[in-house]
Amino acid sequence: MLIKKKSGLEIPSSEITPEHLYRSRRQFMKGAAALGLLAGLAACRPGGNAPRGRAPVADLEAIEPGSVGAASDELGDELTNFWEIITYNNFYEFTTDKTGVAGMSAALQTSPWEIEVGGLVNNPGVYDVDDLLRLFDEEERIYRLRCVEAWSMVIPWLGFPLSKLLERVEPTSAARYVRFETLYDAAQMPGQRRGTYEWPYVEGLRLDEAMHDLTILSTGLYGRSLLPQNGAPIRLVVPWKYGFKSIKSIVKIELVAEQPTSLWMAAAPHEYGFYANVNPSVSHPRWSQRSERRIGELGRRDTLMFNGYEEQVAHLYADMDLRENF
Ligand SMILES: Nc1nc2c(c(=O)[nH]1)N[C@H]1C(S)=C(S)[C@@H](COP(=O)(O)O)O[C@H]1N2
Ligand SMILES: [Mo]
Repeated sequence: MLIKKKSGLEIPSSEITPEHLYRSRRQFMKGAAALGLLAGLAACRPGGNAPRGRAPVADLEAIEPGSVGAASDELGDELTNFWEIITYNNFYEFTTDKTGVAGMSAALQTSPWEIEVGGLVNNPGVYDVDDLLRLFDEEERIYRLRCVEAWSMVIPWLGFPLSKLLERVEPTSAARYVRFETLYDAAQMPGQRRGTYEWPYVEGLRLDEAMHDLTILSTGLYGRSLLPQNGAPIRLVVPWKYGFKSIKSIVKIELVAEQPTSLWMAAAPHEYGFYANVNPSVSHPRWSQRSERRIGELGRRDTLMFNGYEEQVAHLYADMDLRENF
């Protein structure tokens, strides 16, 4: 992976955004318009009982990606274009329609935003996201994101290692897992009014997974702050696991002794396990995980063990049967 410290050199994004990003964005807009993909966004009305929030396409169009340190990941895979990252999303608190999330989540109130960090720790605390950004330097991390549904992207995140926050709160010797919770606010998140899932969204990591340097709390992407559809103002990113582990819009982090039950484990225990490591040789009960569709590419590519991060993380699972611990 590419780990780059932020330079501190702030150049207006318009001056340094590589030309291919502008080009790919225009292509995307044309393609999306042709497919009617953005129709829902363009048609949305503010407030009331309108099914979509505010985010007329004109507003989204005004967003330019900021500065990015490289055009590809460490494997040479090109970054997915900004537009696809902010208009093709899974965020079931709003809708299960991937292209509808951006519009429906646009009004989410993301500031101020507090995260409670507690449980089995010596120094529990409540942190505002702005406090976290003062405490920890943001770094750019270019990671592949592999959804369990077999599509993938390459995303230039901004964030800081989760380990820095955990070290600060000092887990006690009884802490073995970390449990994360998304905001529960059905007034703002219409998907939570449906009883299909057990809200709030919950995820978990083993403590050593949480402490791994690849595991970050992300506050931005493409050099700018996260938009609601990507989990603003702060979300987890664990690049060697299926995308659903990377829980969005976090309000609570708790150190616990027992393995947490995630929303997906509760919903379909035979389909989604606790570990959810990307593994091409273990199929989902309803589809193969051998290959994936990289958003923006034609055709499919092979899925890599641990999403290409095997060298960095395989040791965490050395004594485990990865078929049983799926
Ligand atoms: N709270 C919450 N977090 C979530 C989800 C969700 O529905 N709710 N979807 C997950 C899934 S399935 C994926 S693939 C990623 C997608 O992240 P992105 O939309 O930023 O690409 O977010 C994950 N985090
Ligand atoms: Mo996903």
